Amino acid sequence: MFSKILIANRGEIAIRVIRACKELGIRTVAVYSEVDRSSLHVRLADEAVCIGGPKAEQSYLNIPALVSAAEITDVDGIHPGYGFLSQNAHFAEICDSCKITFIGPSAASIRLMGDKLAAKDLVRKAGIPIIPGSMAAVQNKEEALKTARRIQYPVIVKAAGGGGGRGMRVCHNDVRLISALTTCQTEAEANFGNRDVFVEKYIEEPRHIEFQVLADQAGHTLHLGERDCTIQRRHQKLIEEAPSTAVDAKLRRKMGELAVRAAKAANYVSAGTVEFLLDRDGDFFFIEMNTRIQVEHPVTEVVTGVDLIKEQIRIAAGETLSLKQDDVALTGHAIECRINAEDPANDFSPSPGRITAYYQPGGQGVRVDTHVCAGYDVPPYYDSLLAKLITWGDNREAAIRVMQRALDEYVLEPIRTTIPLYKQIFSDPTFWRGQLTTDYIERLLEGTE
Ligand code: MV4
Repeated sequence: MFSKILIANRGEIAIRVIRACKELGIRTVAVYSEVDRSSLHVRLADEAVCIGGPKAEQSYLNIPALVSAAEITDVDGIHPGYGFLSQNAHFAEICDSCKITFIGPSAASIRLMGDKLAAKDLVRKAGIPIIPGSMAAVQNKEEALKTARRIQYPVIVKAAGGGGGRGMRVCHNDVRLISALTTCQTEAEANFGNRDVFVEKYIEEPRHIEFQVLADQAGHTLHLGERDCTIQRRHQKLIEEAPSTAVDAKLRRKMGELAVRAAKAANYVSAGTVEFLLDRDGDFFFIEMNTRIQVEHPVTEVVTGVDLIKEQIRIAAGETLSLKQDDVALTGHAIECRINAEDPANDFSPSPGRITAYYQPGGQGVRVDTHVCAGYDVPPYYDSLLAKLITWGDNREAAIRVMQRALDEYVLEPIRTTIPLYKQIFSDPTFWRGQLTTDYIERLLEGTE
């Protein structure tokens, strides 16, 4: 087992990892940027090292500074959290070459799944349904048009190096496809350093269903059921729940088996997430695999009772999984709201500043993962996540009722947050019915204005 782990992250996820380490008897090293000096993760860790300026490039993305901090504090593992360097194959390789265990998948798995075309090709060969479209990067407009003629409009152009909805364009005709091709290629080159793009059939009003998987170094792989992440706005997830109202036991078994098959095909080790789109006919397709622990992992922890961060650490230490597929049972229903420092009444514009009044909900069925406290200054440099409010109950209705009362208890002032939006969502009959679509938020806000 590890004796000391450096957490290459900040905010709530740094705290989440420190907590898991403490319970495993592992010492912790926090790293922080100049603006995070008085942040809670710094206080909770056994040691802390300043790694640079406020901008992520100067600190949390600064590989030499992180590796130096790891060497100086003599850690044997680095946990990257999510975001920042968590899906950076180069960073994973540097850790390996310094004999520090990167707590995550291999650099090869990260690189493979980072190429959305390579990932599609791999899982297709393993017998997993993928969305019809081009099988390799589209080289020119003739190829794009030929693919569109085969699969029929609407189509979507995606960047091979993209993911999470970044760098995508929906097209309804030849003219739009030709122009999308060049803009996508240019953007892909600028954003991902890879100009490869591909064309796929566009699935209208899909549900975003993702499966949590765990795989150890001995080759045991299992899934922990699904999360429904359909409620999002411009590819920022806002609400996640487990289980999904769109998945029954039979579909769960089928999709879960395929998620495990996808992970095995990639020789995947660690915690990971296999993303599917579920269409209106109940057909589903692999879209990508996320090679990190995700923001929304707590809803899976609540309904399975499995501590995913501890499992990730144990796996990285070479231990075998503490459970088998048959031991995984889903109990009740969990919902997570991402409380962001954004103003939903003003196009979700960032709302940094000092939090002067803070009270967080508690009681039966409530978990709050946060780094926020009274007096905390929300810096403008990082993502806007302030807290994750997770509630649960015996069924979806019970979990929603706990969420409603928890949102009512929450005091977080004077900055703007997404709390009022959530109060609106949880009193909406469409949400209660579980009739979720990817344009849910847009429609709800249209109705308000
Ligand atoms: C799609 C799609 C429709 N058709 N691919 C968004 C997240 C990224 N992983 C893939 N995404 C999508 N890919 C095809 N062929 C629609 C989306 C999409 C979406 C998916 C799930 C939840 C919300 C979404 C919002 C916009 C677009």
